This record gives sequence, C-alpha cells and structure tokens, in this order.
Amino acid sequence: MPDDAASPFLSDRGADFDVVIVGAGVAGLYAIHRLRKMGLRVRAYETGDGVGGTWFWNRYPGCRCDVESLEYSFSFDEDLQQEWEWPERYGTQPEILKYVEHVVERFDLMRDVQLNTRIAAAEFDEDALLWTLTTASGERVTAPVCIMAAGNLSTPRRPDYPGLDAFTGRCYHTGLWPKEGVDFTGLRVGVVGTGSSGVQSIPHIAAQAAELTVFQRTANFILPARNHLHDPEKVRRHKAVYAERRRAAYDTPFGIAGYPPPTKKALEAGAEERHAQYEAKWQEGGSISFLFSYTDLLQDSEANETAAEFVREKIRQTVKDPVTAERLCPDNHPIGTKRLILDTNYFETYNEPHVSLVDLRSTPIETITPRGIRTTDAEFDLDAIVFATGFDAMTGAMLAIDIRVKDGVTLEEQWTGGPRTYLGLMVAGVPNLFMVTGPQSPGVKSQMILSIEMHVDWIAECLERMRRNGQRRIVATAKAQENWVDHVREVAEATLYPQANSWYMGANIPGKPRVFMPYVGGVHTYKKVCDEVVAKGYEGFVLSGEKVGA
Ligand code: NA7
Repeated sequence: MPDDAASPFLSDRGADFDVVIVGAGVAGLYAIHRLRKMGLRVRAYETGDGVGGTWFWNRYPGCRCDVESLEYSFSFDEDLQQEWEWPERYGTQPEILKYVEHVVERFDLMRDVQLNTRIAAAEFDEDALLWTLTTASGERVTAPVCIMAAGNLSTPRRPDYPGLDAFTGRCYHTGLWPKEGVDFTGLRVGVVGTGSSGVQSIPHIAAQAAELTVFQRTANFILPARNHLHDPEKVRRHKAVYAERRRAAYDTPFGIAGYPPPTKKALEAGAEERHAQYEAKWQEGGSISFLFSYTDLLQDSEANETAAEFVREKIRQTVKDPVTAERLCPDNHPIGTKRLILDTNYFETYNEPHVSLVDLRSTPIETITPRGIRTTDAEFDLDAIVFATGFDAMTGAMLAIDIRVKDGVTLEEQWTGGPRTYLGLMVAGVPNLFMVTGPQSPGVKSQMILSIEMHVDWIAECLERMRRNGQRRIVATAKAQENWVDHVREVAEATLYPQANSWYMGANIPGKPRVFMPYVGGVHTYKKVCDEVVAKGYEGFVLSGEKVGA
C-alpha cells in the first residue's frame, strides 16, 4: 500500500489507490501506463506469475495470433512501434509475450503490478464511494474506481466428462499450457477440440506423437495463414505511414486498415468470377481479406454458401481419405459465423498415417477411462489428452469474481439472462466500474489491441473530466443500457452470426444463456457512438458527486 493513504482523486475517504485494475494482460498494462500519465495511483492484480494474459497462458505449440503482427501491437507510442521488429507476418506466442515484456520494461509498468493474486470479490460502498477488492488470500484494497481488464478468453474450460480424474495419463488444456513445454515424442495422444487452439497445435503435436487421434465435435472453416518472414521493404513502407494507418483503422469494421472493403454482392458475380475472387483471397491468406470478398457474405445465406462450398472443395482436394475429408467439411454453420481459423498444414496433417479423426457428432465421448477415451463405439488408449476445448468466453472472468454493490445489485443477478452493458464499458447499477472490451463492445470482433486502447483512452478521458469537474461517481442508466443491449441484438440479428453454436453465443458452455455477445456493427460505427456519447456530455451516464438513483 502506498504511504500517502489519502487520495485527492474522486474520493477523500482514504483509498489505497485511485484506480485498481483486475488483470495485467495487454489491457491492464496499457491502463496502468495511460492512467499513470494522468498522475493517478494505480495497481493491477494479476493471477499469473507473469504479465501478458492470453499470451502468458496460451503456450501450446503452434500458438500464433490470427491478426498480422504489424497490426496486433500497441499504437500509443510512435518510437515503440517504429523500433519493435516483428520477424513474421503473424506473431507467435513467444514473440508476442517477448513484446509485451519489452513494453513492461520500457515503460516501467511492473512496479504497479501485483502478480500471483486472484481477485475473488469486489464490492462498492455507495456511502464511501469506494470499491473494495478482496484477493483469494483475503488481502483487501480500496479505490474509488475499478477497471476490469480480466480478458475475454481467459477462463479455460475442460468438458465435464465422467471419469476425467481417473485418467492415468497426462492431461493438458491449451489455455493452461506448462511453461516448460511438453514433449509428446513416442506418445499416443488425443486432442479434443478443433477450434483455433486445436487447429494450430495439431500439426505440431502430430510431428512428435507416435499416434494422434483428434476428437472433433464441429468441423470448422479454416483458411490458410500463409505465414512468412517479413519482407523488410514491406515493413519499411508500413512503418513510413504507421500513425496514419493506425488512425485509418478506426474507420474500418474490424479495426484494421489496408483491406479494401468489398463493393459487390456475391450473387451479382458469375460463378467463375466468384471462384477467381475466392481463389485470390485463398492465395493471399488471412481471414479479413476473405470475408471482404463480397458485401453480403455475413448477411445472405445463399451468398455465404458460395464461399463455404469453395472452402469445402479445398478441404476435399487436400485430404486424401474421402471419409476424413468429408468429416472435416463444416456443414452446420455459415462460414464466418464462428471465428475463422487460420492454419498452417492442418488439413495436410490428416494425410499422415499415424493421425486419425473421430467424429464426436456421430459417436460422442461417453467417458474418460483410466487408459484413455471411450466413445459410443470405440475405446482409445492414450498416454496424453490435450483439451483444446476453449473458454467461458467474454463473461467467464468477470462472473468468476463476486462483483456487487453493498446492499444492492450483484453482477451475477444482472447477467442471469446474459450480459447487459452500456457500450461494453459499464453496467447499469454498478457505479465506478469500467470494463475494457466488455461484452456488447466490438472487442473480440476487432483488432483487440486497438479496441483495448480505444476503451482505456475513453475511460481515462472520462476520469479526467470527472476530476476536473469534481465529480466522483459515474454510472450507466438502465434506459441507456436497455437501448444498447437491444441495438446490439438487432445488429446481430440482421446477420447470420446467431445461427452458429459459437462462443460468441455462449453456446460452448452448457447452461450458459444463449445471447450473441459482441457488437458486430463494426469498430467504425462503435467509435462514432462512443465519441457522440462524450460530445453530448456522457449521454446515458449519470455523473455526480452524490448518490443518484440510476
Ligand atoms: P474454441 O474456438 O472455443 O474451440 C473449442 C473447441 O473445442 C471446439 O472445436 C469445440 O467444439 C470443442 N469442444 C468444446 N467443448 C467440447 C466438448 N465438451 N466435447 C468435445 N469438443 C468440445 O476455443 P479455442 O481455444 O480453439 O479458440 C478460442 C479463440 O482463441 C479463437 O476463436 C481465436 O479467437 C483465438 P464446438 O465447436 O463447440 O462444437
């Protein structure tokens, strides 16, 4: 705790800090930097024994970001972005973690991070206008403002199969990978799950394992990453206009500049023209460019099917065994409605004689046995099981904390039917608690670091204004939240997104409310809304020094 116990900021009731931050991933770290520049006393609490969040935990082999490295990085410091060198088109987990650690050192952020500390509860006292955070070990800390930077994909989930604890082999989750790495040489390995983590790790695990069995519930749409070492000339050109590109990114749907938006509908093109278009995008690699083939791929089922079938044809051409190829062809959701996956040698891996695919839709897992996995029609002896089964996305990390207003609402109650937020920034009835890339913001549907910077900057400017005006309390109104939740739903319903059983819908977690959680109106639209809210004097928020009914 700092010596100076009386804070001049927002509260004069002896707070330990001005702002407490939950999480020291990319969001928490930038929040420390940004708020400290305002002279605020901040502290971030981090569960891990190191910083970096997603990039700290997901150390599985092949882990790589699916947004290009020159984009997926901080923009707040021109020298940093000019000096840092990304060796490849897409950053690997070790490279990204090295970058985050460099940022921490460069801006001396570590002194305001407390590692190995899980926040268990957060309670707001309306009279004192203070949040009290309680750690899992019972330490308590107070601040007038709390920022949740706990991550969207930070609560790993392993299926609740019977018998799991009795398995005598080794068991891993891709999102909790051991720091020292894993050697699968000579082992019989089972991988459960074929989302991004499964698809990225499977070729690497196959390269070591004696036998690899992949257990697939849903076949996914996967495009080639076409990763390569950076061309220095391309990097030079990019960096010559870095700041401009970063600014331009805010005017794009996904927060990434440089991809010309489409102008034509898919069915306005003839079959041959369409094929040539998809082929060009396929050769280019990457997901945004492919989705930008036509204007209506995410709105019109028939248009979408033309792109989906193109990808299925590619799978059939690559995978030699026709039965396996057919199993790998996605058939239960429109392309793009689950996050598109980028691969390197995923489909080729199934041509290896020691790799096989089990279709869990026709033969589900019945139980884990001491020796392996039993499905409804076979038993698989395994030395190791890798769960690439994803996360309780977007709400899991916040709901794992007992967030409540003293004698008032709890977040859990507020979110029983799914998350409800105003702009993904605040929750009505819960004052002075901000979220970075919360549900109903474009976060996960965008270049995440841009969305993080946008939110942290917005929060910082809001706090600056409160400080200037002597205001000590901010809360979203129930009405503004209701309108925003409705708007987010309406925008999603005008697309094909809700048709997929995706983690965007909470569909991967049994019992989780099925609500489409991200805002898919695009970064460009969202940024305008947030700017307008500010221009209109924080429309939809009540700012005051006093307790005001929200
Ligand atoms: P994802 O994308 O949620 O993928 C998880 C995978 O695990 C997916 O194939 C799931 O099938 C499968 N899964 C989940 N639960 C089960 C059970 N109970 N049985 C069998 N299979 C199951 O997580 P990732 O870690 O791959 O990627 C998360 C994000 O990180 C990704 O979108 C990128 O943004 C980066 P399902 O599709 O639910 O049928």
